[in-house]
Parts: sequence; structure tokens; C-alpha cells
Amino acid sequence: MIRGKPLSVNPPLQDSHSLFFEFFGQRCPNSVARLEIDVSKPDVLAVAKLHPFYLQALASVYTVHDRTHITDPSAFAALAPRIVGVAGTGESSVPRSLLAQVPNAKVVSVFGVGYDGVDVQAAIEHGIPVTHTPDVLTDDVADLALGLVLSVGRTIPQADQFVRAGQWPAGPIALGRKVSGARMGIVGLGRIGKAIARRASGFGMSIAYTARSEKPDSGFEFFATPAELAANVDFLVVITPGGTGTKHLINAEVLQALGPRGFLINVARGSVVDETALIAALQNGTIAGAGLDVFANEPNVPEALWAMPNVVLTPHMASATTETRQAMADLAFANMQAGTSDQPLRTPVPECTAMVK
Ligand code: NAP
Ligand code: 8YV
Repeated sequence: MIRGKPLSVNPPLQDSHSLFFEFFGQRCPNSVARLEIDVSKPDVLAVAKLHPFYLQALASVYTVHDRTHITDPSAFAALAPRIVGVAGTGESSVPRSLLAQVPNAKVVSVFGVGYDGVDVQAAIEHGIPVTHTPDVLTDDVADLALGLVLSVGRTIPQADQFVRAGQWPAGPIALGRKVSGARMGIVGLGRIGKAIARRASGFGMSIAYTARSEKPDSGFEFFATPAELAANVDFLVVITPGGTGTKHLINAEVLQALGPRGFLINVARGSVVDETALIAALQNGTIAGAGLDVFANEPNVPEALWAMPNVVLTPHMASATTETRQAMADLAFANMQAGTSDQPLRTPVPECTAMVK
């Protein structure tokens, strides 16, 4: 961690990044004055509000232009040729039009494993490899998936509210749903899907899955479609990438197949679930309930979901622990440094491995 060193962030970090100063104990009366552009540092563009761990690391080496392409397009047009790297999050949008504006960028470093907002084909065409942060967050995301399974099945958040609202003396609370021994279906048996399966096995759950390809070595039952899988499980956990290939993979037909005793858990991307169909299915009892960490239009969550007693909502926080966010920042920063200094990238996305020396 760099302490007491001028940090280069443009525009200077004030309101939206106050957490940054508070977190690192660097709040001081003249903090803004200390955050000036350092012409000796290479320039990178942050396309989203970055986590302080990542921003801190970047600002120790680079001048970070914080969303200048959005806040001041004409200033960005002037500085764009100097941009050597683009930093984003798993939710960030890096379209073809932006990549075309940064001819000297050498890397797009995503703080997250998902990169569905990055136009990877355009990046390849512009010779800009894309990196992400796989593996380091797998445990946390799997933990939260199981947390949501337990939360919806055993109504833990609702029970907490029940006690806090003084309802216990007039109880008892309604019965929950047994999780141990239940049937889990996983949509996407990749790094995180497998970690979810390992945890669910510990609860004596049977595991079935769907993915683009069957995994005979997994020992789990394979179903070719999400609807077939849904018809055979109690908890359907979605953990695929987002993007066009998975848009509305979970639709009204899948929810119908999951049925009135089935629960949907989504820790993937909001785009994977047809949110309108989900709300209807929850309202009319087509499914029993849902645990949702991701939404179609974050950070906006449809108000229809707020009041539903059979739904548990979390704010896209599956990887949000101090330990994991530090590991993600370290890896994203290492990728940025490697990319901008022509060193081998640590974790390019699969589509870009062929570009890497
Ligand atoms: P991964 O190892 O690449 O696994 C992705 C899995 O999804 C693979 O099994 C893949 O199938 C499957 N898949 C892809 N397209 C599919 C389709 N059309 N139909 C069915 N299955 C499909 O990725 P990961 O590391 O596990 O991460 C998965 C995703 O989790 C990320 O991309 C991100 O969107 C999400 N995520 C969310 C959070 C959060 O905070 N909520 C945090 C981290 C990650 P094949 O194996 O057959 O190719
Ligand atoms: C993060 C994610 O919330 O890794 C991903 O794909 O969605 C999450 O880990 C995100 O990247 C940080 O903004």
C-alpha cells in the first residue's frame, strides 16, 4: 500500500470517492490539492467507479482519468491518444466506439471475472487484449450462492425481521423449507458452478447441471436445457456469464418447469433471467421464491420485488469481502502493469490468449 504519496486521479477524488480517503485513513483538509495530474505518470482511463483497492494501486503508478469519457468528452478526446490502459469492473461497458478512441491502449484490465460489457471482438481487432480476475473470487461467489439458498429456504432474513419487529411473542414463524438433502440444479458448471456443487454436496444435496457441454468427469447428472434441469430440482442456481449468449436463458418456460416448490438463485448476471417473467412467476406462485444478487438494470431493483416475502435481495455483492476484493485488485493491477509494460499478462480472457506473447 502506498501511503503519503501523491495520488494521480483526474478529476480529483472528492464526493464520490470519499470512501477512498476514509478507507485508507488519508482524509486531510488539503487532500484535493494533493491530487494533481502527474505528467510523469502514464495515463489510464477508469470506465467505472473503481473499488478503492484497485484505484489506490493504479493511482500509485498511473494518472487515472476517472470516467472522463462520460463527464467531459471533449477533454477526453484530447487526452485519449495518451491512454495506455483501460480499467473497469465486471459491470463495465467498454464498447467498440470507446476502443476506437484509444489507439495507444495496450490492455483492458477488468476487476471481475465477468466481462460481458466489454466488446472483446472489437478489442481484438484493435490489438488490445482484455484481462479479468478469475479464480480469486470463486469461493466468495459460491459462498454467497449457498447463503442465498439457505436464506430463501430457511427464511433467515425474514426471521430476523420477525424478531426485530417484536412478532416472536405472537409467533410462531412460518415453517421453512429443508435444504439438506434437497435437489440442486446448477446452470453453468464452470469454476464457480463447481465450487457451488462442492458446497451443496456438503449439505447432502444431489447435484445436476446444464452447461454448453456435458462434463462426464463431474459425476453429476447433465440436462441439455435449463428447462429440463429446472423440472428435476428444488433449487436452481444460475452462474453463467452474461451477454448475448445467455440473455434470458431463464425464461417463463424454465420458471414454469421449476414449479411452485422450486426456488431460483441468480448470482450470474441480471441479463440471464427474464426479470419480467420472474416477477410474474413470483407474484402468481409459479415458483416458490428467489434469491437474487444481480438484476437487469443495476443498481435499480424493480419495486415489485421489494415487498415480496418470498424473495431475498442482495446488491451484487457475491465477491464483496475485504480479502477477495484485495486479491481482485492485486490481480487486476498486475494485469494492467503487465499490459502497459509489454510483459506477459497474468489472466487474459480466453478469447485473447492467442494475442498474448
Ligand atoms: P466459467 O468458469 O467460465 O464458467 C461459466 C459456465 O457457464 C461454464 O460452465 C459454461 O459452460 C457455462 N455457460 C456459458 N454459456 C452458457 C449457456 N449459453 N448455457 C449454459 N451454460 C453456459 O466462469 P465462472 O468463473 O464460473 O464465472 C461465471 C460468471 O459468474 C461470470 O461470468 C459472472 O457473470 C458471474 N459472476 C457474478 C458475480 C457476482 O458478484 N454476482 C461474481 C463473479 C462472477 P461450458 O463449461 O460448457 O463452456
Ligand atoms: C464484482 C462480478 O461485483 O466478477 C464479476 O464478474 O460481477 C463481481 O465480482 C464486480 O466485478 C466488481 O464491480
